[in-house]
Amino acid sequence: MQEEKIGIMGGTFDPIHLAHLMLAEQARIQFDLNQVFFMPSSQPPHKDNRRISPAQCRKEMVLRAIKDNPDFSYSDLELCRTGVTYTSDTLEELHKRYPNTKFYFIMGADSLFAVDAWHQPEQIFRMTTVLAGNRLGVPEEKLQRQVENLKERFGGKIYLVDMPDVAISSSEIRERYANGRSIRYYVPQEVYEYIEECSLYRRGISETGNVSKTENVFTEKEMSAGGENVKPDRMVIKEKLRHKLGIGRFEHTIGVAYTAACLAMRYGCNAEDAELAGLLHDCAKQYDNETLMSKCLKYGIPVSEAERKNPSLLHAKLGAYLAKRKYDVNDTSILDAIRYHTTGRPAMTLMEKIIYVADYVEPRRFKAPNLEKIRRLAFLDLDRTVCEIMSDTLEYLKKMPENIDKTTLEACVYYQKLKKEERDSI
Ligand code: DGI
Ligand code: FE
Ligand code: FE
Repeated sequence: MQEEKIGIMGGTFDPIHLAHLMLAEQARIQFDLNQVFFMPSSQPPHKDNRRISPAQCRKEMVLRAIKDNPDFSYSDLELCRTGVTYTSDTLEELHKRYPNTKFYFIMGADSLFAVDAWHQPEQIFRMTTVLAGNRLGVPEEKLQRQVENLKERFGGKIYLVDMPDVAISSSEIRERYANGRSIRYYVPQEVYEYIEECSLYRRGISETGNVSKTENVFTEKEMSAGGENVKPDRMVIKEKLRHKLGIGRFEHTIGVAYTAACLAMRYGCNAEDAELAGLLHDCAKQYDNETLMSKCLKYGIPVSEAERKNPSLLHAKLGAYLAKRKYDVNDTSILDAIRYHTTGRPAMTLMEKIIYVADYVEPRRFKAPNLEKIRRLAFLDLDRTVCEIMSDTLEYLKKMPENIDKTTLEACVYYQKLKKEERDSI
């Protein structure tokens, strides 16, 4: 069987840019590689205290950048691992997975000068052939000398990739963007659109000061920033919602998010999770009735009798579905809080009650009766607050009893009974 040749392009990719792509493509052609794997690394530890963009964002940018090239693939191997990992471990894992394959590590020339920061460089040279691109500011002879020096020290195989000297770095892109300067054509159009959509590098959202120039993938990694268990970034979601929801709905959403975080602090629930649930609770609210219906049918979400008559109720169920699928929320307590935020349900969890109450009392609300009283009560007795809100909602829905959802009714009965039992026991 013919040996496969695979190039590994590691990096933080915050963001991925044209010089990365050019280097990968030139390495592939000049060294006859079958594939190049783009493998974003997780947050490097302590040294660089810049806030690196969330793993999902960096992954999304890489996916968008390489999607048109059949010879480029995305690899989750680094991002998905948990605990402290080393590049040499990753390479070992790759060797196990692809036994008949020769690996080439592709990097910018600047990384060759940072060998001392690599973890176990001898292992890396033993397991791979290193392909280095040239980078502006590194004179040819200096580069050659370093290559010779490394060959001698580690017995490594190192080759230079011939490519134009494109002076683009991710740190420069972030800096430019933060200062309002154009980064168009520094990155592929789809990556540019994603940065715009998520406002990734706006000042105040992602700090850009104090950035080290070398994007070195060969350092010890704390994998806490990568992998499946990462919570979605609330600031990124907030920016997405700013564009998706109307201004009034967006303001309401922010009110619910912060009110929910405050209630969580008061009642001993995770405030970050409550904020996330608050942010996403109405994420399907912008759709009209027809769209809500058709999306629920399309995604196989069951529709109740009352929801058929009144499809706007579906924004809660569809919201939970989108939170999972489109916003990568995996936490069931958050998803259920979104699912039941309109109707409530019997025996709600703490998170469900917090979102249900926050939705009703957030500062921009003004229409409901007894708001002042309910707002005060919210921070004193959560169950009684749920009960009061349910009674008031049921009172309001009395005019159209056929539109009352079964779950709303069951929830109301449950909490009124709870309240009565409490009164009786005094
Ligand atoms: O999405 P929001 O406007 O922020 O708030 P929400 O999701 O709690 O929706 C509020 C409306 O939903 C409010 O006018 C009461 C109504 N509602 C709650 N339960 C039912 C219901 N409407 C009908 N038709 N049936 C119900 O069971
Ligand atoms: Fe809602
Ligand atoms: Fe709401």
